[in-house]
Amino acid sequence: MKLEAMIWDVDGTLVNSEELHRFAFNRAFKEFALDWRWSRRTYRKLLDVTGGKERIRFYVKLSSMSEGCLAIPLEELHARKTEIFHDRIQNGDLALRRGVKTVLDQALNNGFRLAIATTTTLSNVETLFESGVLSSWQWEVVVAGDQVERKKPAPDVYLEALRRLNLSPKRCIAVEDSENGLMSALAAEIPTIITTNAYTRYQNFDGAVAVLEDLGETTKMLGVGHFEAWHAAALALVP
Ligand code: XBP
Ligand code: MG
Repeated sequence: MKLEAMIWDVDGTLVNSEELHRFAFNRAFKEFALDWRWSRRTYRKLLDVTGGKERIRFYVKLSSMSEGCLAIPLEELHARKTEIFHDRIQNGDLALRRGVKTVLDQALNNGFRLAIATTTTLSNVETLFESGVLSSWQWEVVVAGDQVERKKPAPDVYLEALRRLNLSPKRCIAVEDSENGLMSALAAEIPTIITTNAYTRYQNFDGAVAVLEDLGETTKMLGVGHFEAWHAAALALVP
């Protein structure tokens, strides 16, 4: 079955954005006089909880507080975090990860359809488009975490992307960075490539077609043809 579409995760995959998310969370906490500061070490653990609002809610419970003790509604705190994140993207603080541009260019030259399936908010993805980071390519489908009922590791964003693409999972390949993302894509039966980062390097990627530091090596050595080889290998593995 021919590879027809690539479905990309955003945070940690297209862009190394989690440090900027962590900065935005900490800046919002400071603005609301909360004496919270998420270190890299804490954030690595909190990233097991997908979704910024869910992550804050989990942290409140972890600190054995009740959401009621927050001086401001959690939604307002997360909304301010998102505004800070947007400002930094518009300042040009985010760029594509190594090798991503080359793979996207080659994907388009090979007629692959492009889609996004992310846990972050649609407004964050739109800001990435407005900043120019993603706008050099035709993205046919964008599914964000606030458009589906359940966030990753549930398959909802990938199932919705397949529905909008009107493609079977076996005609696609997903690109992810985290165990939650891999579980989500595999639950939708999509062959998945992992590119790790500092936050996800030691997670469990059983079931991935390939696990890479980043796409730089691929494009240098083999280009997008490698994706088709991985895709064929993955199809050979699934019943
Ligand atoms: C990563 C996430 C998001 C971001 C924070 O999404 O889990 O929650 O960490 O963004 P993905 P929000 O890797 O699926 O792109 O605060 O907007 O949730
Ligand atoms: Mg990710």
